[in-house]
Amino acid sequence: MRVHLVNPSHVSFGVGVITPRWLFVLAAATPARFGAPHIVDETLEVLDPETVQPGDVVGIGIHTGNALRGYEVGRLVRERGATVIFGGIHTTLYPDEPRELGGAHAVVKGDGDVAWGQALYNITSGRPAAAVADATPTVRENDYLEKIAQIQKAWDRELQSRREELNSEARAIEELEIIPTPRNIEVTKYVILWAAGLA
Ligand code: B12
Repeated sequence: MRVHLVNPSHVSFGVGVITPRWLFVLAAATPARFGAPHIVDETLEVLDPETVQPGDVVGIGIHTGNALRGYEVGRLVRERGATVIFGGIHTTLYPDEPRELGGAHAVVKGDGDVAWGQALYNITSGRPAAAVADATPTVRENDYLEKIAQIQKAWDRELQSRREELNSEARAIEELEIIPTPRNIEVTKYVILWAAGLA
C-alpha cells in the first residue's frame, strides 16, 4: 500500500510557484509505518495514473479554484482501486461535493494533521476510512481525546526506530542536484515579469 498526496491543477508548467504547505504538513503527519508519501504537485507535473495501484490511499487537497481538477483526479484513482480521501478549505466548506463529484470515500473537514493519520490507521485495520474522518464531532472528539496521546507515542516510537533510514533518505534527497532546463528558466522569467506587471 502506498500513500499519495495530490495537489490538483489543470495547468502544469514545470515550475513550483505556490506549492501548498498542506502537502508537507500531511506528509510529516503520515505515520512512519506507511512509508514516505508520494507527493504530487500538479502545477509541476501532472499525476501519472500508473503510479497508483489498487489498495493505495490517495489524499487530495482542494481549494475552490482547483476543485474540479481534484474531482477528476479522485474519480480516476478510485477507478484504479485506490481509497480516496479529500481535505482542504473547499472540502471543509462543501463536504458533500467530493463524494458526489470526486469519488471520495471519506472527507476531512478542517485540520488534517491528526485526522489523516487516524484515517490511514482505520483503512489499514479494515475499518472504513470515514470512521474518524467523518465521525460526528462528539465521537471524533472522544476518539481524539482518548487515543491521541497513545497514537502520538506510537508514531514517535516508529519514527525513532526508523530514524537512521529516514535520515539517509533525507540526505539522498538533499544531495539531488537540480539543473533547470532552458524551459524552466524561460517560464520562471515569465512568471517574475508577469507578477511584476511587466509581461
Ligand atoms: C498562505 C495562503 C496563500 C498563499 C499560499 C502560499 C503557499 N505556498 O501555500 C498565497 C498568497 C500564494 C495564496 C494565494 C491564493 N489564495 Co490563499 N490563503 C492562504 C492562507 C492564509 C493560509 C493557507 C495555508 O497555507 N494554511 C496552512 C496549511 C498547512 O493549512 P491548510 O491549507 O488549511 O490545510 C489544512 C487543512 O485544510 C487540511 N487539508 C488540506 N488539504 C488536505 C488534504 C487531505 C487529504 C486532508 C486529509 C486534509 C487536508 O489539513 C491541513 C493541515 O491541517 C488561507 C487562509 C487560511 N487562514 O487558511 C488563504 C486561502 C486558502 N486563500 C484563498 C484564495 C482565494 C487564494 C487565491 C485564489 C487568491 C487570488 N485571488 O489569487 C490564491 C490561489 C493560489 C493558488 N493557486 O493556490 C482562500 C481560498 C478560498 C476558497 N474557497 O478556496 C483562503 C481560504 C483565504 C480566504 N479566506 O478567502 N494564498
